[in-house]
Amino acid sequence: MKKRVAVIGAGPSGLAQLRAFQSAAAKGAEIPEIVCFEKQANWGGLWNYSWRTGLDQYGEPVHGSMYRYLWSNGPKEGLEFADYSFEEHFGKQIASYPPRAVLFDYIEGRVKKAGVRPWIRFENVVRLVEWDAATQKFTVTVQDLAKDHCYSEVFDNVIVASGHFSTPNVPEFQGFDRFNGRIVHAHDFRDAREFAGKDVLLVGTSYSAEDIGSQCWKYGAKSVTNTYRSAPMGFKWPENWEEKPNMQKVDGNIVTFGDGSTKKIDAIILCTGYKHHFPFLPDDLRLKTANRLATADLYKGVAFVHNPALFYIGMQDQWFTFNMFDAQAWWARDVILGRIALPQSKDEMIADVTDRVAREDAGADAHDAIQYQGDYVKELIAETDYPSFDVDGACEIFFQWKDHKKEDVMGFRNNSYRSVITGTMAPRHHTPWKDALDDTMESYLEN
Ligand code: FAD
Ligand code: NA7
Repeated sequence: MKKRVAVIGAGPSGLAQLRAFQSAAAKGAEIPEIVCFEKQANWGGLWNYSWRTGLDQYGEPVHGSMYRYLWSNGPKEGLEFADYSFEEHFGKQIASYPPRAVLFDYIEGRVKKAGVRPWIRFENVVRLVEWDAATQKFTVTVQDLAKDHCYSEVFDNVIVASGHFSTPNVPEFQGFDRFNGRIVHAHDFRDAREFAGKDVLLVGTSYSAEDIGSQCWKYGAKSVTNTYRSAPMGFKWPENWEEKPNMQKVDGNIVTFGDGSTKKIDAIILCTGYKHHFPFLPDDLRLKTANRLATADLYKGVAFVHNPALFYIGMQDQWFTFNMFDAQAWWARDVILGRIALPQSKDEMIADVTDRVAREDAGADAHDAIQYQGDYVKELIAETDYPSFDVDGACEIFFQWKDHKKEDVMGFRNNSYRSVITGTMAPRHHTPWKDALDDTMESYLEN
């Protein structure tokens, strides 16, 4: 009987997996039957924008963490697919920090061309995955949400591509229960205009704090304050933005910070990160890892050491995104197709993980982290037929991006970079980011 492979999630990682198998089939390989389960009604994962928050129309937790007016937070030249360039998709080179709708269109373009949509069962949420040691197969239990019907099917391999920036990490601070305003996690933030004219407090110092704060500033917040637990972001902020040591307590609308100072605040946005959360996986199959570059328990960052018939795509913290998911998906595909052999022993796989953790820990800063992840992408690509590309060139672009942010955090998106796939320089966008209030694809492509 033909092998069967289940892919959980049709976001960029799951779609990379479908494209990997389709590309092998297009070259004449015999591939397993692929079934992708996606709980949303469309593909694209986080890039499939949803206005909803909380629970969806079926009572499921809303996956989306993206918000209106979101522009790529890194240069598109760092994430470009090696087998499908921006120029191929748009028929011309485009500016370097596309808004969400533009990136969604690009992601969709490749899989439309590949013709893999029929492999996906939309509005089908995976409820449980079980391993049977006797048959060496998985049973996947799914609920078809539209039909309100549960069913189970058997698979040889399972590939988890359900993302890890969707289930919020929500700390509580003293006085939250009596705060006279809105407290929201970044996961539920949708429209910065809600905070126009307000004094907004963001908890955290990573991408969400920086970008949601910047959105609030751009769309007219009266002031932005962010708190840090470890160290301030240290950018040259606009004059109505300040960084304060961690919040100690809230009293009505007055927030007290770690340095004893206080400020009146209208709304609090918790930009405190996300949890790896797999409610559909039992203890023996569930990945438990911190959000880091060298994830726990994944051989080559992909195969689950405790059961290598199970793979995880995109579970790392991310400098590289789409092209790293591709590198992982091509590699997982080749293990499943028998083109790559896994080590014989679990100990060998664990040693690989230990080595990756040590090498990540030896890095001193963001520069080292970018290079580390770039080297990882290179390592995987070298083992498959994924088109090789100038990964070091992409690292260079990330280094420039970091410098551009240091120079001007509200202006870094006005820069452009050269594609490492096609060699073409991106045009400068027609409007500086801070003045570009229209984030539609039509407006962005007007260059
Ligand atoms: P996701 O995009 O999260 O997709 C996972 C999919 O799995 C979803 O469609 C979900 O519905 C589905 N799913 C989950 N559970 C189940 C289940 N039980 N059954 C069936 N289906 C299920 N990256 C960049 O490169 N550039 C950026 O500018 C950028 N900005 C970001 C901004 C925000 C606010 C966030 C949160 C992330 C951002 N990212 C960005 C990173 C983002 O993680 C990746 O770009 C990418 O979306 C990850 O793809 P994924 O497929 O691994 O996960
Ligand atoms: P991250 O990158 O995981 O960052 C989480 C931030 O929240 C980080 O600054 C943490 O501080 C801070 N944090 C976490 N818990 C607490 C508590 N209890 N108190 C204070 N501060 C806390 O998440 P992001 O949402 O910014 O980014 C995730 C992805 O979304 C990313 O890929 C982007 O592309 C979009 P720490 O530094 O650990 O002290």
